[in-house]
Amino acid sequence: MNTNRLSKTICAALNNQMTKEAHAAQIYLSYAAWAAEAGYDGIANFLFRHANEERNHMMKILEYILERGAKVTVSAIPAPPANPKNVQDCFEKTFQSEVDNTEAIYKIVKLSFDESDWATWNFIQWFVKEQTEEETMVMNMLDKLKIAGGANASGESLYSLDRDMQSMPDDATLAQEKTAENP
Ligand code: OFO
Repeated sequence: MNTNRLSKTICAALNNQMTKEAHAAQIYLSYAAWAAEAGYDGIANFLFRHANEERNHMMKILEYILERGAKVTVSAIPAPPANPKNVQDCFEKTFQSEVDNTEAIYKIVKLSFDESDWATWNFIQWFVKEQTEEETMVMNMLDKLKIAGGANASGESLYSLDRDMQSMPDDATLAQEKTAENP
């Protein structure tokens, strides 16, 4: 009896997304190591935590594929890009990587919609929200950095930013969670 509940196309897309999440983890990991070497311990800590988050995302997808009776294929993870030039470059590249990941998630939303695979459609909504949070979080960081002087930020402002990032929450609060009382 065939108990596989995923189509070939959806299964391939989800397996591919697993590799993308692992790749995102490697990007955060390599940027974190770069930041630590450069003495930005707060930024490094933040990026290390996010490397773990991306790995958890990969595991979430792996569990879902198994739950649906389909086949998991673990593939090679592409190498992360070269180290950033400075903190501004680090966050710009991080933002771009999140946007690329969002695009890939949207493709799975579309595929599941086209196939009326409502289980996958429902599952992938968690990632849609997560990507919105992560894009917002990096945008907020870019905003803070802009105030600090962007690529020309002084050592002093980078020092304060780095210290703040040590204790920065891992998730941004989204518009849908805000109210007039708590804007
Ligand atoms: Fe960038 O969070 Fe995974 O999907």
